[in-house]
Amino acid sequence: MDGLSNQPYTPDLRGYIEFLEMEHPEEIIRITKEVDPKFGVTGILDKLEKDGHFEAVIFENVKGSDVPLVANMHGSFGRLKYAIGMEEGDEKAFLRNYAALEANPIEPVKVDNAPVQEIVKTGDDIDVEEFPICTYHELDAGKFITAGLGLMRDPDTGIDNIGIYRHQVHSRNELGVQLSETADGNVIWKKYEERGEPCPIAIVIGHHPAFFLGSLSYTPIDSNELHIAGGILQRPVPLVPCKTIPLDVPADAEIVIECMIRPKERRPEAPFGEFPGTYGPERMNPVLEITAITHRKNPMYQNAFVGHPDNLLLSGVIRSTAIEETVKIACGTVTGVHMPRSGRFRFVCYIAINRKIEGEAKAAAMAAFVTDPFLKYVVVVDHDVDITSDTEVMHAIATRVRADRDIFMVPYAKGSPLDPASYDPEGGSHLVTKMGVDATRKDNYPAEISIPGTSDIDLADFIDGYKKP
Ligand SMILES: Cc1cc2nc3c(=O)[nH]c(=O)nc-3n(C[C@H](O)[C@H](O)[C@H](O)COP(=O)(O)O)c2cc1C
Ligand SMILES: [Mn+2]
Repeated sequence: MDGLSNQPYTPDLRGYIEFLEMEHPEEIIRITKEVDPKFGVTGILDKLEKDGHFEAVIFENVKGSDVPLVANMHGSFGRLKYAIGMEEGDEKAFLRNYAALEANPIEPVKVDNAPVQEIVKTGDDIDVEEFPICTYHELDAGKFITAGLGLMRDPDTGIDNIGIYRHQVHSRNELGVQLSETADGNVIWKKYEERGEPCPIAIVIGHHPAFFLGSLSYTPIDSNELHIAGGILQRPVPLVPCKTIPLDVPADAEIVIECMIRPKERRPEAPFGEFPGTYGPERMNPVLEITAITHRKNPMYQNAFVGHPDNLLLSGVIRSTAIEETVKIACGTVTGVHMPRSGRFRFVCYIAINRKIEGEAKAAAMAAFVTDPFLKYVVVVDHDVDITSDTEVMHAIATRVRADRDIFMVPYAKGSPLDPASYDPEGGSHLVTKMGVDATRKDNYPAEISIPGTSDIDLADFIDGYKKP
């Protein structure tokens, strides 16, 4: 790696923006003209995406708010790479470096002086609508906070947990939340709910992309994502106690919304355009009461474009590091794991193995399913297949699979409640069918065609001026 993440800029959102402006100005677009938060912001992002543009976009003038909006920060792989201190290298190199940083968590430090608490608002001063919160897709139920890093503490272990969970704005001091069955956050909230107690949750808004990557790392419930975020940032996260709830939050965030999830209360939340590219259904979801809003003097509000690369890349590509670790335990001949874009970086996983014995491929596929509940299709191929190529994997499926023997299914298994192919997508069921495919060459696979001597031929000897394409 090229050194510490983003040095010498501050390890926060504004430091990363400064880094991009100084060293990669082509990665940022600033829009000064007034834009409507309802479909105006997302219309521009959608149009840019359709034109093949994936820059981070700073909307300086969103109608109805004095706060600038930072959008699409995680929409390109390049910016994720720069965030961990890499200037060169492909996705494989990124994942190798990322896995090494993830394996070396750094403990946070407690601080007294917090930029994120320069302004503190409680009681009647609370109005979440002061921020440029957007309405994204046509049938969305309202305004949604989409890049809030929800920090909760496990009441049994005292370990902090972070994930992004969307929040519909119900009123100036009430939010909804979708805590999917695929998230640790769902397990933690239910622990409070079962005790009949309110669940404290701090919604952290605006941070360095390395902090996002660490927060969304796919790790066990008893690993602390604040420590992992420190590892990915390559320095400790400074933490400050919240003003109204018993949690500690990153002192260098832009905004923190301190909340309590009210026990037993439910309210309709969504529809909302979700990551599979379809609407997540209305569900009776929990209600959060905002107890304080704290922010910097001149805060920046950050969102995420759900259902688009900004969302898909961020918590998608890094999941393969965890899958590779567990698949390796089940099958020692694994040579690679890849989450293809075609599966929205979530639903599909390709695994390459250097198969030695019958049954290994199925063991590898089962291990992947056990590791990641989002997975629905796991395809295991031989190590000479390029798993970053959908075409090569399809070729293996087309020529090496006997469906009755080489495909297995696990019906009614835990998956994403936003999956459009779940058993009850309108009701938000999290039950799906999983399919594992052994697409390795079997022992009686016929010899593959080849021509002796091809590699010894120099085409320039036969064709004047020949150049390899
Ligand atoms: C932009 C974005 C939006 C997301 N929205 C949600 C959501 O609304 N609900 C949810 O459960 N997960 C959502 N996720 C996925 C979780 O944040 C992710 O799975 C995370 O690792 C969960 O952390 P946890 O298992 O520690 O709770 C979102 C991810 C991204 C990148
Ligand atoms: Mn977690």
